[in-house]
Amino acid sequence: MDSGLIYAGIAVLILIVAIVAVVAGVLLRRRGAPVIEQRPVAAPAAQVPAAQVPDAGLPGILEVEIPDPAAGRLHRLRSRLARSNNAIGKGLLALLSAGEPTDSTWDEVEETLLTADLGVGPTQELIARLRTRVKVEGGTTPEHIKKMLREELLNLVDPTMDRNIVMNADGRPAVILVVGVNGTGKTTTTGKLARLLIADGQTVVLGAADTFRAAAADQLQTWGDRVGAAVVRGLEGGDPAAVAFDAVRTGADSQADTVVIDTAGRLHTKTGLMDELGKVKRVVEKQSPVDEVLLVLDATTGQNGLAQARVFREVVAITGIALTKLDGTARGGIVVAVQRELGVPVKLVGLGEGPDDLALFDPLEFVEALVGDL
Ligand SMILES: Nc1nc2c(ncn2[C@@H]2O[C@H](COP(=O)(O)OP(=O)(O)O)[C@@H](O)[C@H]2O)c(=O)[nH]1
Ligand SMILES: [Mg+2]
Repeated sequence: MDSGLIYAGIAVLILIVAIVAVVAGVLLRRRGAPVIEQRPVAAPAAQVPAAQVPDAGLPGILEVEIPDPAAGRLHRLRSRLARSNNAIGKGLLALLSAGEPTDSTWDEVEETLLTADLGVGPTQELIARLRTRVKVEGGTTPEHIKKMLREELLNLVDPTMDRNIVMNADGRPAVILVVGVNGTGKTTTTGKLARLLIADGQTVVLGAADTFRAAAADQLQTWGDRVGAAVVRGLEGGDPAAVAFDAVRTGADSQADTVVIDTAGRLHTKTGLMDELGKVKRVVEKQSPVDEVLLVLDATTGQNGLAQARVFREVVAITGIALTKLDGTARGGIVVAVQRELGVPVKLVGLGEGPDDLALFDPLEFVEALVGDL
């Protein structure tokens, strides 16, 4: 074959390849590589620096969650309660159903109750009452024992205590101060409480008065953002009393129903920090009464929790207990022990890490969970 023809052929081929490459390049560029769609960034929900009125109107930008209604929460979470309290109910029933109870049976009953953190006083009281009833009423059928336990436990938990949380006051926001030692679940409970209030139709302002760590305010901000509650925060290391004060003022200016103030965890043994807490309350009171002081107690800490409670009660008058982590313990008896110790009712119980795993405490439901499904 003519070598000229071969060269001409090769040249044409190269030309075609080049043209195809150029055209393909242009087309590809025009189509564009896959682009990550830029979405408008949602502004954080009504994040306000201290002393500024929250911008409540960001409709359409924020996706605000609708929390679970407050009613029926304890019932929904009852299985967690029952799981955590099986030690009491099941243990007692097994012991008392095993025939005529002897002294050693009662010793075991006592041990079961003490292990469940019921406390010495209530334990002895309960045993005395049960012993008398077994003697007088005779019957030891499981049904009868269940009935007795239900009645006597309910008596101990005390259904007559006023467990209402002050959610709104006349002509001003209700003010709730959340206190306790580190890690008990204060911030989580503050966030969950905001959801509970919002589910109840309230408008809520949160105060991030834990100024020790910026992360603490961020944590609260996240809770607020999710349900559209304004969060008033200060500078890291700033004065917590000032933040609390500003939160209450913001609540009043924006006509919120409730202001909930999260505070820094403090060891009850550190006098300086306890004094600071007293100051936070006093400073807020210059502007508004504090309607609730909720002490957050970790149910898994047992007797140590009671020691904390005593000190906190002296510094700030506690009006209610929020007992957290009841889902992770077989020591539900602490409900009774802490109420006895402080003379203050358990108002809220935390039963998990989910955002709506906080319930208003209800003695009947609680006792039912203890003995109901045995
Ligand atoms: N299982 C369980 N965990 C909880 C409960 N309440 C709080 N927690 C967890 O306890 C830890 C400490 O909570 P946090 O609110 O930061 O404690 P704070 O230091 O008192 O503010 C977090 O991991 C929470 O998720 C509860 O009721 N059940
Ligand atoms: Mg915290």
